[in-house]
Amino acid sequence: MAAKRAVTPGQLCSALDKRKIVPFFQPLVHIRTGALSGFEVLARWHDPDHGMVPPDEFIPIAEKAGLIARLTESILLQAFASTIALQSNLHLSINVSPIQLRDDSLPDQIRRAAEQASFPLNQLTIEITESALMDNLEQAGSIATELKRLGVKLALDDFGTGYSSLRNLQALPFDQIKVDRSFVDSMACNRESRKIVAAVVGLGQSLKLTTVAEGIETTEQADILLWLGCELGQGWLYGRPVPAEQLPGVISAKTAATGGSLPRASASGLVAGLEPLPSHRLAQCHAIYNGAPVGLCFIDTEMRFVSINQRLARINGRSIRAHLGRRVSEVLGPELYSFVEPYILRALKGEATTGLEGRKRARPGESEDLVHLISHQPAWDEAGEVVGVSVAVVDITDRKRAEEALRESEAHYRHMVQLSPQVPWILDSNGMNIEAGPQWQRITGQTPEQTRNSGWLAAVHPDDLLEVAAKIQACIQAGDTIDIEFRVRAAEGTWLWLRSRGKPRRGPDGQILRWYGTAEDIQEHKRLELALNEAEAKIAALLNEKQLSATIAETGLHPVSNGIYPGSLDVV
Ligand code: G
Ligand code: G
Ligand code: MN
Repeated sequence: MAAKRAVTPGQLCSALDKRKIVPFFQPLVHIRTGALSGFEVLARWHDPDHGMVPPDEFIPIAEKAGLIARLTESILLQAFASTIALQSNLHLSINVSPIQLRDDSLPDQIRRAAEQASFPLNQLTIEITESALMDNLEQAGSIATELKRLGVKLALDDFGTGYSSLRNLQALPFDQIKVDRSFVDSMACNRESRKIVAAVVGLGQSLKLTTVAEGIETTEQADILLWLGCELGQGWLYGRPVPAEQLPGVISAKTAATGGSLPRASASGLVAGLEPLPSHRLAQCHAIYNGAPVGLCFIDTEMRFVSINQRLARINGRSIRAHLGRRVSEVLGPELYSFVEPYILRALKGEATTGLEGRKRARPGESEDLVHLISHQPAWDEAGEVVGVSVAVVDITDRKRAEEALRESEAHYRHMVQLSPQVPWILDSNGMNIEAGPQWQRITGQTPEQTRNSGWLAAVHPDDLLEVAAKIQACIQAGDTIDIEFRVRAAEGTWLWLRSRGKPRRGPDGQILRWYGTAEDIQEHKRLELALNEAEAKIAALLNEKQLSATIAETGLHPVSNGIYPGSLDVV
């Protein structure tokens, strides 16, 4: 292709006359929602002889030839007309050359153009590239103030490319900073660019300026920017500059349905659950920090305390100030430090630990050791790099104490039950065995499984079985106290007498929930009782026999020998 001849001021002038230089519109989008915010107006010159002349080429010529004000006016009027016709109340951003900030009539030019087209000036943003601002900041300042008075907003364009960005930012009343495309471009692969963008977005937030990222081409870039809290985005991902004829298409595509066809930052792992605005996130973090019943701190990669809340400072026995900026090793003392160090190091490698229990010896005057539950959570930045460790410390001394008390009382109870000669048992509301004390197995040899439900009846003496089963059923039905005696097969093949007594436990509306009772060994009692019964029977028999002998004697008959002789009563 033959080298193109440079355009001349004359050609530019005639192009302006013939309205050959036209506005193109590139969408500006809310990164979080994908909603259209407005358009940046970009001048385009399609010349039949020169082809597409880029603005980088004709803007400097216009500036030198004193045609820049005319160019701006022409672009403004056409852009206003095109957007007013659409009756959308979208924002327009227009570029002005820094040299125009030496022209005191600029505010008036803009006001007249807007009036002519009935375009509301509070929907207009003027973008000023920072490269050439500094030579007359004072004059630029008064022009900027006048523009603001008209309701126009100001954006500092290509932020970061000039050599005194911060001074410009301070000198002029900007509403917006546009992060230069070059940083956004290398952000995904270059840590430094990412950090610069993060810092610029943070700067914008702290100065309450809207931050706009230029040149967004991928969803990955959009994701990072969303994470960083950048509000507006512009770039090929959202749309290339289009001529006025295509505006209705872009606007309706965007307004159709929710979010429209413009891509929005995806909720990839990077931004999962990060719908709230960064300012909300920050406010929430502060609230958590101050209000949580948990000790919290943040440790950077150099193992220094970056932040700490009051509760953790108190746990550590030092003021917040005594922590900040200091190394963990310095603040905690050698013993505690050597305990936590491996977990901090592990977290810095990306590995979280939770549930670490630390015991802190009682200080003089404190009654007991403190027990803490500690977690170390790696904190990742927008590109998945660990930037520090978030530590949370919960005081679980009370819980530990309660746990110990419970354990002790359980042991106590277990001993009581196991060592007691009585066999505790539990039946459900239908009379089915749920549990029996360990003594049951010791006596009968039945395992807990064999004992369950009606299984225990297998150990009952066949002669007692029917009566036992019937009595229990009767009590269960009537809700009466159980009190039964029966024999069970003891492990050594003998029969052992038990007395079993139990009562129902009732629920709030009177229904029976469970039966609780104990069975006790009444073997000795039974033996004595049987012996007594037998003895009584014999005495009775003997008495009867004596009476009989007396009667016989009276009647002269001989006594009948049945092996029992008078005076042998003690032979039982
Ligand atoms: O999109 P594009 O390649 O056209 O932009 C190139 C440069 O030209 C950008 O820095 C942009 O700010 C600038 N530019 C585009 N249109 C205008 C305009 O109407 N006036 C001025 N002063 N600069 C413009
Ligand atoms: O300097 P200023 O920001 O005003 O100019 C915007 C420039 O950026 C224009 O040249 C425009 O065409 C260009 N541009 C807009 N979006 C993208 C993008 O996603 N990628 C690239 N490479 N350029 C873009
Ligand atoms: Mn611009």
